[in-house]
Amino acid sequence: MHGRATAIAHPNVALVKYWGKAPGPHNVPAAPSLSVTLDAFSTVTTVASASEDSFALNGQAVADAKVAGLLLELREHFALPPLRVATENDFPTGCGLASSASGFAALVTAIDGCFGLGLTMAERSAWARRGSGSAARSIVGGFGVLRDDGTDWTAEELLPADAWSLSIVIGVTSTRPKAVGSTAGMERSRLTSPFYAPWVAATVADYAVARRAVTEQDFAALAKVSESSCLKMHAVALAAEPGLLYWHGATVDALHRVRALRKAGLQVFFTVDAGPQVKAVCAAGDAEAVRAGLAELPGIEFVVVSGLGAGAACTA
Ligand code: 2P0
Repeated sequence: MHGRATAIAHPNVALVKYWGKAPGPHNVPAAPSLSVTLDAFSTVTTVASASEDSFALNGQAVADAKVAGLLLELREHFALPPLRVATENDFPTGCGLASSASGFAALVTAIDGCFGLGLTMAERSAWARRGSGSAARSIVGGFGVLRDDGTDWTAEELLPADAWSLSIVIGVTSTRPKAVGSTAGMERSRLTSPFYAPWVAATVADYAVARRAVTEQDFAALAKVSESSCLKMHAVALAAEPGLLYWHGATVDALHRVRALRKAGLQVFFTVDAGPQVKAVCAAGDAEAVRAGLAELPGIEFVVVSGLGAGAACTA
């Protein structure tokens, strides 16, 4: 009857960060966020009816509490049979490259396709969010926002991937899994950081500024608000108890390098998520110079240059 379905999704990088949830279930963010979806990395997930639930990541059976939890919630809503879920990531998992974002976006999209649920984009986004907050944004391509749409927190595509010729240059400093995951880091920040309340208030304001900068394709304005949101997020995390320090020495070196490149005339700015990697957003024409500028730093393991990617979609 239902057979199987395969979906592809890409990670996204937040420029106005999601870092904190409203208390309660379903990953309801404390403030809106804005992101760009990448085309360089992909998650491909195949879902099929089976006699019992199973989940394999890159060919290895794994017990993942977040995946199991989302499958349980979906099953309460839709009469789904047991599922065999097989996911392949073509990039490192769990080290600040947003594998949970692409992972849950692909999973929900594949389930929607497999069982003909007929979910709208907003509904897929809300379900992906329940798996991982940032996954809501990987349902859409190009520039996306995650905000309260009046009914629920869902993503909206602000600009399609081909509307603005930008690149994201990712300087990877370490592929080791991070010590404190995002969920725990956010919760610790909410409960213990003295900067948490001002952070949430500032994010609401930053979101409005960034949204305008994207729709007007105003690079300088987007650079300013994005670096500020990134630095404020890490300030909140650093001030938690115990403090969350996601950066390595090479991360800091790369931030200085991005600012030096901008001073030298390139259109480029940085952002850093809950991990040690540096993501430099730049004019596509400056991507090669930014790549070279990061690659020559001693602590950079490798550099990936990405364009803007599409939203999650079924492929088969
Ligand atoms: C973001 N991050 O906006 C922020 C910035 C990391 C730093 O969303 O607890 O894996 O599953 O909702 O989505 C990473 O956190 O956290 C994240 P949960 P998620 O991209």
